[in-house]
Amino acid sequence: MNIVIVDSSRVVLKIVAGLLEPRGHSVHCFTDSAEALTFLTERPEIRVLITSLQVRPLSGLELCWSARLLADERRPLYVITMSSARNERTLAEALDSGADDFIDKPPCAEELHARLRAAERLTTLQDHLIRLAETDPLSGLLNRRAFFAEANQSADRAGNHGRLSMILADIDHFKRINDEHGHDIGDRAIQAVAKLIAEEGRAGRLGGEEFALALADTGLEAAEAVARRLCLKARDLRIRGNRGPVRLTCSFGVSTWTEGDSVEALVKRADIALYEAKTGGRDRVVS
Ligand code: GH3
Ligand code: MG
Ligand code: MG
Ligand code: MG
Repeated sequence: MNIVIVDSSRVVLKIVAGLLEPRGHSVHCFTDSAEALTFLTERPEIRVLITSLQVRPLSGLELCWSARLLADERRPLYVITMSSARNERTLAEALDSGADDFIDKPPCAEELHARLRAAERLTTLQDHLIRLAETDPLSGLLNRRAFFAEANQSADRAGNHGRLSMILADIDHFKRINDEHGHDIGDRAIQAVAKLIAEEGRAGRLGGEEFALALADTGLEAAEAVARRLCLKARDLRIRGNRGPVRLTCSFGVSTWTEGDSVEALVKRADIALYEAKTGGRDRVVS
């Protein structure tokens, strides 16, 4: 597992890291709790935080609390506090501040390993549940809720200066594919289009045969080029049908971030463009 350890003493850090590294854990040590928090924020692969209660500039309890907020953002993070002065009050305070567990300082090796096994069971389960909750089972893309959550994070990063573009895609006359070839072939068509779109970036399935692609650091022209490429690739798809290969086309709407924009507004503009692509004859890109 990826583990962050925070303690004011380099000796303690060395002792704890010395217990963990031989067991194959990847360990990152900090004497400064604010630096540790920045590192945790930037590195979502960290699964366990082991922090002493007596650290600075953030106290151990403050660090626990901040780590808990990170963990609430769709991210498994197991927090273990460490103190040489274990008593009921510090234990209760640590747990109330968001810690999952508590160990003595310096920790006993057997106990530490057992507690980390518990941490691994829990974070593995959380990972699994988060993935299930975010994934559309048919296409393997992000589901609608997860797509909007991620797009909002990209938008926060884009701020007013960065660039972010949105592509909406919808399979043309999909009802006909279902009617003529059956629902299973329709499902196969959804999967084939999803795979094409996923090759271009973080994609979501917003509904039946409608997809969205958020392109970070991408302006309008580059996004239009991506949509045109997808439009051509969709034409070339051959879906395995019961009576030979089934062909399809898709329509695309493209929009780009402007100052003060919201993700909802960005998607709305792409949706209006998509509607124009449909009424304009389908199998095309409009922005
Ligand atoms: P347009 O070109 O205007 O987009 O026409 P369309 O027929 O593609 O559009 P419409 O949105 O009217 O039809 C979408 C159809 O998609 C209706 C619904 O039965 C079907 N559908 C929705 N979800 C699924 C799914 O998971 N699998 C399959 N096979 N069909 C689905
Ligand atoms: Mg429709
Ligand atoms: Mg359609
Ligand atoms: Mg549709």
